Amino acid sequence: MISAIEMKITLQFSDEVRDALEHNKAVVALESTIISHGMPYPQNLEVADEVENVVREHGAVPATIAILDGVVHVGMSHDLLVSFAQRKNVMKCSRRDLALAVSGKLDGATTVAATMIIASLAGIKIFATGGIGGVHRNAESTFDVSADLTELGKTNVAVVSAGAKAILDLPKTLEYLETMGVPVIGFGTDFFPAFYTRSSGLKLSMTMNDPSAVAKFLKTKWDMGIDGGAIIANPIPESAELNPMEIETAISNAIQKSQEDGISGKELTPFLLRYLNDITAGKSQVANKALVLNNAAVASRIAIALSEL
Ligand code: PSU
Ligand code: MN
Repeated sequence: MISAIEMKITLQFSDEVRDALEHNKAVVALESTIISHGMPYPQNLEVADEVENVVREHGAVPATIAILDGVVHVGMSHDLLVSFAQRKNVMKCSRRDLALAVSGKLDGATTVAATMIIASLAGIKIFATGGIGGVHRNAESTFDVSADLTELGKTNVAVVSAGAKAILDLPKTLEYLETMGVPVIGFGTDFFPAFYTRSSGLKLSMTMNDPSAVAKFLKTKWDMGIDGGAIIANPIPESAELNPMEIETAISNAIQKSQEDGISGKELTPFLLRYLNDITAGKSQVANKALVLNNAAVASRIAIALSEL
């Protein structure tokens, strides 16, 4: 068990997460930016609850990570989720912002990067999300590369995601991950998934079809002292896939609008997500929910396989 003294900062564990970590049971970390900045209330709360339940149904324990009044929570009760999902002025926290949320006793939502940092402090190895941040289109002039990618290069947590949204430059994102030494494992696919659609057409160098192979790979990587995360790229279920042409048009419109409005920095990703939700009239949100639940299921199976090694 990690004590507050050893860690110098207190993590507030939920009872079920503390119990699971003490008994080496499977735990799946879940992020909170998707709750505060990814979907409106009350859909955000519904999805947060449902994702946790999918993890439990698969025999693992969910650990939603967020900061409330400066306290870092690892695992949240339903009541805390209800409160968090409705709070205004929640700060989107990536690596850069985490210490400010804690020292300033603020509310903070953790991105993929920040969730990896907290999960790693807590001793959680597997994390389920929707999509990761990446290299933005036009990054050659804006330099906008998500801190998710550098975090994946150094922190030992594996992230199950449905690839990355085509609001990003996906070929450049894969190149950057290769540079950072991050394995991208296609789960039952040879291609990098594009979030709303099952394939970006970009071929991956690794494919695995079962959770125990992934668990063995991760254990070997970390046993070899090769620090850093991995991406388990799990395509959206076929039944929930959106039309690629329709989504590409929506994305181009969203990017154009962000440029007209001069949006940059940490505001850009939430802006694009909100705009996409609006112009697809809710279709993107239905797909988003389906893929997050699917990722939570796969992450649970991998976490269980890892706990059995
Ligand atoms: N992409 C999505 N949905 C999301 C995010 C990204 O399709 O909710 C969120 C995640 O929390 C991710 C963050 O870590 O946005 C990346 O933000 P940025 O590009 O500012 O690093
Ligand atoms: Mn950015």
